[in-house]
Amino acid sequence: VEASIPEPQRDAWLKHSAHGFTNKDGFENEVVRHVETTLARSMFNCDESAAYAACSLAFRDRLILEWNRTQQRHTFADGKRLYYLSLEFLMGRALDNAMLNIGQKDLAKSGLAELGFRIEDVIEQEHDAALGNGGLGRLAACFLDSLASLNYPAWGYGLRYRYGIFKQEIIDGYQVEVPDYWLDFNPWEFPRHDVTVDIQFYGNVRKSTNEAGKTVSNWEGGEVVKAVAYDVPIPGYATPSTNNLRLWSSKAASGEFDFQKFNSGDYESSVADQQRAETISAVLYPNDNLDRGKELRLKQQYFWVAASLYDIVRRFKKSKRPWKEFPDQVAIQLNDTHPTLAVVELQRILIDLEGLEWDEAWNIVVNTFGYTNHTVLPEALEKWSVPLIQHLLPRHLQIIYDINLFFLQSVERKFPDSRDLLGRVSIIEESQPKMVRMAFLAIVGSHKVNGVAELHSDLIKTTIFKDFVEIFGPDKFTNVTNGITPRRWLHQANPRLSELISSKTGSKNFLTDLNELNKIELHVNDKAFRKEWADIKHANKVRLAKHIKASAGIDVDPTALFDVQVKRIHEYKRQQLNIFGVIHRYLRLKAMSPQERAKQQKRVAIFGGKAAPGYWMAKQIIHLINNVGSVVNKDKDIGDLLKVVFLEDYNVSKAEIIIPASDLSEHISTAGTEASGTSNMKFVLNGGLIIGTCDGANIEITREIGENNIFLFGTLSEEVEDLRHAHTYGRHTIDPELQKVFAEIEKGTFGNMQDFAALISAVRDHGDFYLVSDDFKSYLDTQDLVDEAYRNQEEWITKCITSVSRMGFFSSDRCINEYADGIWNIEPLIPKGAA
Ligand code: GFP
Ligand code: GFP
Repeated sequence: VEASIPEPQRDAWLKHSAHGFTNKDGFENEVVRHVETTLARSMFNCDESAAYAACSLAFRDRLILEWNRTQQRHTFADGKRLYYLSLEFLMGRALDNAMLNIGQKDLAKSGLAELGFRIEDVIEQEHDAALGNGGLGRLAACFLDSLASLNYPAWGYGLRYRYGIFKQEIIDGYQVEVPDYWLDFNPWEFPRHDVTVDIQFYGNVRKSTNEAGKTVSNWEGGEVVKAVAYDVPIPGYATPSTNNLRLWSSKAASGEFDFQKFNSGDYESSVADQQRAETISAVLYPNDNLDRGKELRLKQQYFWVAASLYDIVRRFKKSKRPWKEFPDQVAIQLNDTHPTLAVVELQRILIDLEGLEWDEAWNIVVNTFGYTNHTVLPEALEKWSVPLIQHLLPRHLQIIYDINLFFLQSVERKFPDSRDLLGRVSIIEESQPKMVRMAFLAIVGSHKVNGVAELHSDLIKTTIFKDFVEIFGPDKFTNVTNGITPRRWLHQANPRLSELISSKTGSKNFLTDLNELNKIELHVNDKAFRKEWADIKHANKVRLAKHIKASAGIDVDPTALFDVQVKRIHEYKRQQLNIFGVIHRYLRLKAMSPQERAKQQKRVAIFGGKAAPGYWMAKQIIHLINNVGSVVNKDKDIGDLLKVVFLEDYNVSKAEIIIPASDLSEHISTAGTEASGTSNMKFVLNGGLIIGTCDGANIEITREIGENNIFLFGTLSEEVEDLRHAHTYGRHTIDPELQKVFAEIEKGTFGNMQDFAALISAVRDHGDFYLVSDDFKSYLDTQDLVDEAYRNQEEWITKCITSVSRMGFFSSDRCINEYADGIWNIEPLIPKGAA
């Protein structure tokens, strides 16, 4: 029930309405008040973490007031909203972002200084919100920033994991996983103990006849778990619009304990029930792009989807509109197949609970959903076993079968003579046990399906989803090339570069219209500009060098070429190609005379990224990188010519230090495997160049910045299949330079060779699925070209400035506008005061 204050009393409310601080004095006032009251401390025991807490609370108070106004505005406008369903939101830190988006960082800086704190130290206190694995989760976070900045009425829905992605420690060269308990103190969330949803699992389905004589399905019995909402305000940049990210946390339905059990002396099982319920939102599953089909993961998915849909449907029903208008009010985007059960859940709500006819309901469902695919790797496409769904969600399984039946009937009508086709596109895979193919269900249940870069969107149409293009026609499939938010990935991570750019573009408008960057190309020959550009890069490298020293204990020379590869560790992303290349470089340097050596380009090879705990090969790659580092870094012959660094626990806040400091970054996936990549965009936007394959968004980056400004190499995606085929039939000769690398590893130069035997044999003996040997020569040759190019610093800087000036296309604002127009059909609601 909405409890509104009656008209006559509203004046009193308006008189006392909170406003949040508006100037420095007000800010300091709020900080001190929070220290003294909320935190119960004083100036005699206020450390940096308390200052962080109080400062965050002061900003949070401001945000929540805007949040309230924004939600109020959206409700009154009564227009269409977008709901972005993502199992991952890799948000990183919130304070710096909030200060910058609201435009109050300078004020906070001087306010904090007056109270005795350096803003940088205060910002450093914050724990990353690491509710994601990598690119997919970070994309969702960039999207939230753009949606709010562009004033779209939109919510994110996700899970409030008690433990985010594990913390990575490197011990003796090995990855060790440590739990990431990030919720000790989190000022950025608002628990909504009044917004809860009961979620049902297990039980059975009973058919009955209602008063109208219609057969209805009743899902009964089983277990009930409570979903509690936690709201995270998402501030737009240079606009008061503040959107919501609603994260669900699981609790026992009976509250703290089951009192009946408790009172009857069964303490243990009442506590056990509570723990069982809380387990659902306890951990984020690490992703190795291999579908492992764990029951708890399916429970997470349904829990989150059911709570979110309940909330969305409740909000829609407040408007008292007829059901057929649901798709005019609601767009739901499925970020990957993880939320695909939403399709089934909405159909269930409409037919079982709201009494709609199947066809009418299904029409609503399809017009509501859109589905984004992020991978073509077949082993990563989710499938759930039929018996598992039957057990956990018996009614949903029936609905899935019905969806499939009606779908296959329609296919049969269209293609009467294609028995094979029916088997290929069936949502149910006839295996042992039978499996539900979630991607197929998502396609059938959505009106649009998109890939995340041009090549990827073409590939899904010609490979994994080919039959569906035949069935639904090509218009259902579309491309929306990924993007990144320039607020976090330029303005926040690289403040000096942002400042320099605005001095040349004449304003900060490029932060909301990234195409404005092209204005800096006019200044590419301006000496002072170029000098400042180079100084900024150097300062960023010095900052990273300090971080490397502090975290890995390695001294690196900031004048060396910083060559970076940071991303999840995966064979398809080919960190093994990189480290084999580093070994090759090391051997080549060792073989040179000191005079010859002195002429070589200094390099620091920097790696970072997590391996999924169950992904053994990826862990071997980390181990090899660390072992190579421990040999190379102390080799007196080599000195600063080559250093190898593995940065522990790569995350968003570390990326903000690493990316602005790179000269060269590596995006070297086997062609056709990396759907898009988004860090490639971040690196170029920060004035670094790329070495990469013709894969994912590298292709579009090349198109935008020009092929003279990128170092491309390797097999093309259309050649991959033939090469793999040849390997399988024994036509595979290992590159001779790579053989030397293998021989060195096998000599034990980098520790026990047994540890790396599998990495070598994957290439040499097991078909080299990722084409490491095929691409090795072209990779090495291209790295030599990089050295040569870097030696000519003037040319290099020209390439960097030119590239940055042409990066406008890769803003997530462009990307969100494309979704809004082409898939969601939503309009911005621009408030007073938006820039
Ligand atoms: C949302 C917000 C509420 C706000 C209303 C109306 O509620 O705080 O009062 O919008 O603006 F959460 P629901 O749309 O979720 O009901
Ligand atoms: C996945 C894909 C990437 C893509 C992102 C976002 O990221 O190519 O850029 O999703 O669409 F693999 P990872 O989580 O695998 O890094």
